Amino acid sequence: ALTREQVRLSKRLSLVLRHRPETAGLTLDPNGWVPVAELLAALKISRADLDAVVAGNDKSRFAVAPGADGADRIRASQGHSRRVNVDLELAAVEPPPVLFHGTPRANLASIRKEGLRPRSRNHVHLSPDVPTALVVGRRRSTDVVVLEVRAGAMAGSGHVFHRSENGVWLTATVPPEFLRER
Ligand code: HQG
Repeated sequence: ALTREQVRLSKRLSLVLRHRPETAGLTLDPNGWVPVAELLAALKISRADLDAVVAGNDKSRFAVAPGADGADRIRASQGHSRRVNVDLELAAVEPPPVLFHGTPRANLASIRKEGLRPRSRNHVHLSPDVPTALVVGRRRSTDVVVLEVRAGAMAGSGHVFHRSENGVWLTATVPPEFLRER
């Protein structure tokens, strides 16, 4: 488990790499990457500090890989705000027949009408199983419903799915006819 200090750094990384890079004086490249050396300098942390948080992150939120110049880069694997406008260049993948989405019960009336929308993010995020969907919903409320998403049927009618490097399913929108309340 991460120390309290490491959790703080992890949250700062999420902010900088997903939502507000400018708060650290950084810009993401079009695919969401930042040179690790720049990030370390901007956040005044060591490579060891960074590696511990990347490796210990409960959802593997961050990916480190060498760029074209051979130097390591880092990006968030999913969860970006629409306003940072990154292209993760994820391939389209055939989804399983059913995926799941956990949400506060208070959202249900609106979701029945409009389906699932990405809101402030780039994609609607879907979970591969019910326990994961419950954890996602419980970030926001103690009264959570898990919706079944008929992903196979969606793919059949032309909806495109991606899977992030850390196993989160992403799609543009889910129309209400593909949702089932469990
Ligand atoms: C809801 C975390 C009303 C939606 C998680 C959700 C995930 C609607 C909220 C990732 C709606 C958006 C994303 C509609 C959607 N009417 N409410 N038409 N359509 N909603 O945080 O899926 O820990 O942007 O149900 O694990 O909760 O940050 O999406 O409740 O992977 O790595 O609007 O964030 O990852 O909330 O979570 P979010 P999310 P990290």
